[in-house]
Amino acid sequence: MFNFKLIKEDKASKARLGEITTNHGKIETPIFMPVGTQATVKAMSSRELEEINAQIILGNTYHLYLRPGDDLIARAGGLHKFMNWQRPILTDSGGFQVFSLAKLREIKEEGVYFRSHLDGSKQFISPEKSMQIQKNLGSDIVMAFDECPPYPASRDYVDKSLQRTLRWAERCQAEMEGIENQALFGIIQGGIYPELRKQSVEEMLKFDFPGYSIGGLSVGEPKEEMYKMLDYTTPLMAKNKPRYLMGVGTPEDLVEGIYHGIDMFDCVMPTRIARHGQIFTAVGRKTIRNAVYAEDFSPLDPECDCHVCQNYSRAYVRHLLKRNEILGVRLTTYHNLYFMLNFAQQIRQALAAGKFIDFRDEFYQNYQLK
Ligand code: PRF
Ligand code: ZN
Repeated sequence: MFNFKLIKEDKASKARLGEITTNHGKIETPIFMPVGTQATVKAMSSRELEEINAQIILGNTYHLYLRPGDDLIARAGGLHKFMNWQRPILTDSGGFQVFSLAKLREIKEEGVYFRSHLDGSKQFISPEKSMQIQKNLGSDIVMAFDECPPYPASRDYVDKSLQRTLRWAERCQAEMEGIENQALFGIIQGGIYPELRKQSVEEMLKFDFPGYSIGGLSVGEPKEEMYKMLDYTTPLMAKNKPRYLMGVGTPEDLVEGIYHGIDMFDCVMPTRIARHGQIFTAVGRKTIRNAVYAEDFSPLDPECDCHVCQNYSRAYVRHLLKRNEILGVRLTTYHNLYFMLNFAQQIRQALAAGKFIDFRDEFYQNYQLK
């Protein structure tokens, strides 16, 4: 079971309001997806994730394959059961992590040979193997196995890589044939070359995947390049399918991505900066570890109604972080994820009310960008 319903299109932008239905429940779009690489959204229990209304989380094929092993997770009853999360899960294919984490990788037509970043052991992931791993994990949304070229990369390289990613997409689809409860998303590549992006979309559309993502962005290119590519690519994509921008998801990225017609986002940034003592507020990011907050007894974000902001002060959270107390990162993580999920919800409400552009203007007025 997988369905995407387009509820409303914004009149003043390409933004859309929608709803995805999966076997594990519904997802309102636009949505932010917390990242749970190692079968855990770092520092958050599944009960806390439910409390902050996370609707879907991300898992990683690459990490779970290496440890604890997808066969073990299958024996546990699948990733949902293993980690006690009964709402939807999307798993990335490993086609990005292999390129960013693994050592000594060699890309061949059949797949990618690499050495584990954990113990140096020899490993191999192919499109078929990535699908088999994701079947074992039992995620609701499965990503195709792709190559994400680095930035910068020559047009010639990106072109060759793109053609291979297209051939791999076909193999992924063949491997998933007959699987009813997992939806396979195609990944659009093409770097910052408009003609290659166009070709990637056109070829991917022929597979008629239930959803599509845009990969290969936010890999070091200037933000303007990324927004230019989005502006160019989304109008070429299917209207009646969800659009997912991979690995992108700061508050400003959500506003711009949604403006350009993106429905789904994921990013480690909110949880990662939380562990470094940084928090989101309605007026921008703050480093709560800084000395100026030593005697600041106000909430992390005075405008936030999360459990942390209702009950703890900046001074207290700063103290915990400075003392390396476990609770410190739990509280900053909880708040930052709440902030992102609430932010996406506010955008959905603005879209429903036909006021997305007003929301966007107000955001740029209040939120200080770094
Ligand atoms: N491909 C895959 N996962 C990804 C990316 C990609 O291009 C990116 C790029 N921002 C993040 N995660 N499979
Ligand atoms: Zn809060």
